[in-house]
This record gives sequence, structure tokens and C-alpha cells, in this order.
Amino acid sequence: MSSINGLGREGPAPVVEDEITSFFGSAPPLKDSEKIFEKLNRFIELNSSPQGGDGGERRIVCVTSGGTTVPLEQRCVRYIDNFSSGNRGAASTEYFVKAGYAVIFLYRRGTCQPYCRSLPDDPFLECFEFPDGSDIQVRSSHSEAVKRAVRDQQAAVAESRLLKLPFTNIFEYLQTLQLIGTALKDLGPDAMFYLAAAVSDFYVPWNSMTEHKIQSGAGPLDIRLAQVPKMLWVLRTKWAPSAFCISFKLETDSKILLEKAGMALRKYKVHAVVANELLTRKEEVVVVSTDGNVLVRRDTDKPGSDVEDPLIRLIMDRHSAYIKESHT
Ligand code: PAZ
Repeated sequence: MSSINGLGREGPAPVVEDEITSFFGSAPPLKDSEKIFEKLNRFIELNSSPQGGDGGERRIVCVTSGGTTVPLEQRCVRYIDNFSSGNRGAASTEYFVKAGYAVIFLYRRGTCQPYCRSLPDDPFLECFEFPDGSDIQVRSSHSEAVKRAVRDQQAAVAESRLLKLPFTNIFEYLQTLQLIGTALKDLGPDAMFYLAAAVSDFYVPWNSMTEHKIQSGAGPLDIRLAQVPKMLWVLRTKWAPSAFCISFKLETDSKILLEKAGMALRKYKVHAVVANELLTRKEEVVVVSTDGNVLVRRDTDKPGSDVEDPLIRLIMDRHSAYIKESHT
């Protein structure tokens, strides 16, 4: 067992290089990885060259969103999942785009998407109608919300401010994050990682996973889950060491939340940890950093307000200060 860059000897979070090598080495190949890499580089080039986009350089943030699944079979029939709806990532993406950032939205397929949060809950097909045999139309009751969502999403994509990359399982998530990390490395402090996805802590290594559907006739199921290597450390030390990095910590027990967030801050040397509790995560979060803890609350006097509105403002201010500091 060895540590990456020798950092394990100095820091409190030695990362076992063998574990990471073995994770990526034994993972099934990422489908379309070359196309993803091309898309990423084109997006980064458009947003970081002064001639591209709207003529100015933009900061780029990678927002991760939704939960990773853990397959139990290679030809996956069953998997372990988690609660994450993707609301945090989708809402944060909207606020980042509004503030002028270009966003790489690394999201779990089927979870909440930017600009779709205000759409009606009705099934998709019930949002449309054929009045008197004429062309298909959005029902008038939904038309404002649908128009706004389509307009905002299309503007963000047309202006190269939003690139969406999907994942489903833990392998695809970490492989794509590695591609993004490496692609953003040259942007130095102008790049940000905002890691709101709920990433599995345990998984079944691909090479110890059964190929076919697990048979129920074999009696009680006994599965040994390995620990997912802590990629945050590699992101911070290897993939994009100068990027501004925000991680998230979720707990259900408020008594340990801030302590765990503080531990993550020190261990992975991220610039802040956003601590939240399962039941109140849409109302308030605490931003934990070496400058102290800041409670961020949704403005309850404003109907329909999000906690992500003040949160992203705070994170952007911190990012600006970090960029300034990095250039002095
Ligand atoms: O996706 P969502 O809006 O339902 O929830 C957001 C969240 C709780 C997944 C996110 O704020 C978070 O804390 N992510 C990291 C979870 C963790 O690994 O501790």
C-alpha cells in the first residue's frame, strides 16, 4: 500500500493508490468516454477562450447531482440506491448559470433537472392537448411554466453555459468525474467543483460481482461490500489540485453533523463543506470552512424561494476571494 504523491505521510487522509488503481482498473469501460472527453474539451474551450461564448472568459463549475447506484450483478437486475432527488444540484445549477458561470452538470439519469423544478407534477403527456383537431399545444394551465423552463434551458445550452453529462452507477460517476477533473486542471483556480451528489460509500467490485441475475433459490443473500476509495483526495491532489472545491456532508443525526463536516474539511482540504440534515435540507445548510461556520437559510418571507439562492451567492463570493488570493 502506498500513498499518492507521498501526501499520505503528511496529511490525515492517506489515500491508498492501489485501491484507486484497482477501482478504475476493474471497472467496466465507460461507454462513449472519447465522445464525453471531446464534448468536455469543446465546452471548456468555448468558455475559457476570450473569443468564445459571449466574448469573455467564464468561470466553470462542475455540479454533481443525484445518487449513485451500486449494481449487484454485472447484467444488472438489482442495485442499491439512495434517497437523493437531485433537487440541490439542479437548483444550484440554475443559480450558477444566472450568475454567469458555465456549468458541467454531472447528474444521475432520471433525477431532477435544471429549469424543470417549476414544471407541473402531472405526467408529461397530460401537459399537452389537441384543441379541435389542430396541432399539439401545451395546456393553458401549464403554458407559462413550460415556456419559461424551455426558454431558460435552451438559452443556457445555446450560450454554451450548460453541459449535461449523465451517470447511473458508481463506476460511471467516478470515471466521468475523473475525466472532468483532468479536463479542468488547466483552468486552475477559475474552476470549481460543487459536489452535491450522494455518492455510495460501499460497492461490489466489478470482478467479484456475479455476471447473471442472483438466484433467490440459493437462500439468504450474503454480499460483502467493499469501501469506495475516497476520490475527493485524488481530485484535490492530482486531478485538479488548484480548483476551488466544495463538498457536501449529509447526516440524519444533528448531533454529529458539524463534527463530521469539520473532519471532512480537514481530511480532504476542501475549501468548504456544506453540511445538511436529511429533513431540513431544503430549508437550511451550514457552510463549514476554516473561516468558521455560516448558517444559510431559505428566505421564508419570499414564496418559492430556495436555500440555494443565498448559498450560491456565498460560495461565489468565496470563489472570487480564492481566485484573487491565488493571483497574488
Ligand atoms: O438531491 P437532494 O436535493 O434530494 O439532496 C441533496 C443532498 C442531501 C444529497 C446534498 O445536499 C448532499 O448532502 N450531498 C452529499 C451527501 C453525502 O454524501 O453526505
